[in-house]
Amino acid sequence: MSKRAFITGITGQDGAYLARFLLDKGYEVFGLLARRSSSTSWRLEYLNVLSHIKLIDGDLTDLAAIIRALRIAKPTEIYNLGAQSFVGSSWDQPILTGQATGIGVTNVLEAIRLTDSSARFYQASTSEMFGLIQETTQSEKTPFYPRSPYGVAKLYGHWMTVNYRESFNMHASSGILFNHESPLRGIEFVTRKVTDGVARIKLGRQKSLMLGNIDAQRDWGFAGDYVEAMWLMLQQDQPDDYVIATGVTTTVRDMCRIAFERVGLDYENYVKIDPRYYRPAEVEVLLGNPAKAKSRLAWSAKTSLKELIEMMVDADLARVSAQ
Ligand code: NAP
Ligand code: G4F
Repeated sequence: MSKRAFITGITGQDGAYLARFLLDKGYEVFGLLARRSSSTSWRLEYLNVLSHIKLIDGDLTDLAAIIRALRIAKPTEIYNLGAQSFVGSSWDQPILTGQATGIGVTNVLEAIRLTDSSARFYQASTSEMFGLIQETTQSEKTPFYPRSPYGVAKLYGHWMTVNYRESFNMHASSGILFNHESPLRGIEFVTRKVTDGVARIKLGRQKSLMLGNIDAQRDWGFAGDYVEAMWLMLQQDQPDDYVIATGVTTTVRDMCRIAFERVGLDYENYVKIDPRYYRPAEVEVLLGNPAKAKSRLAWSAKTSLKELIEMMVDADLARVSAQ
């Protein structure tokens, strides 16, 4: 039987990389398209995926639409990547975030239970669930303490995934992924905001870059590496939860240094602090322990932060030059 995958959030960063990865493995790929008024397919075009997949209209908040989509796609593997994923916005839209990022998970789990409960399920959990960290290095056993409406919604989705695994014997796994970036990252996230800003400053289109808390630390990896870990989780005999991270943490400040150095500039001359970008409650530091993923999935991050940021700066230089 041919392998069939269904991806929610297929128009997002990870959705595009995962679709490319699964097509290369010979999967038939279906995606849930939350139709907006403007085109959301630029990432799928960038990775030459769009013409090779089938998109089915539907929203994560609409259980009937998800059931309908699963009846059409008949997937053996389901990857729930759809979410309102921007932490900053989640204080402005806490209810929408709860509905899409939290209840949306239950909608997908219920739709699977009502259509074909033998399908394998991946939930996009997050290091944001650790929030106010309870251990210096966070593993699958570290207690959670979310610090944003987004983190709270994700924690609900995480526990519902565990609950459906334990209640209904479903093959449901959660990837607790630490920050991962790429040239396809949304412009609102700090790495891409910085690499786009560097390109604009270098090309004379912008004079400075306004940021918030540049002392925050993140464990940043490359999205192209991380989608393989999602797939590996669904190839295991038993479902489980896995931390996916590099095991290295870096300040936003040092990430800026790397980005500006790529074009021969000193970040201190361009980065300015704007308190409007501070968050009501901050996650100051995240650092993952990916030992379980290494031993059980034989997975480890391949791309260093320097390689990642240089890749992103180069892509933004090409994009801004072409504008
Ligand atoms: P992203 O680029 O923001 O993509 C989110 C996707 O979800 C988009 O395709 C978006 O569609 C879709 N979506 C939003 N609301 C929806 C709704 N109500 N119904 C259906 N689809 C909806 O996020 P990403 O970086 O690829 O991340 C993928 C997943 O991993 C997300 O769940 C995120 O929370 C989680 N995660 C990400 C990271 C990270 O560092 N990237 C780390 C841990 C976990 P539109 O394009 O139409 O808006
Ligand atoms: O790039 P960020 O917006 O990512 P954040 O909040 O860590 O969330 C991302 O990673 C999570 C995994 O831990 C995902 F679940 C989530 O969906 C998303 O992909 O911010 C990173 C850090 C924060 O501490 C923020 O306060 O950068 C700091 N920062 C400083 N100045 C800024 C800015 N963040 C943004 N977006 N914009 C700024 O100007």
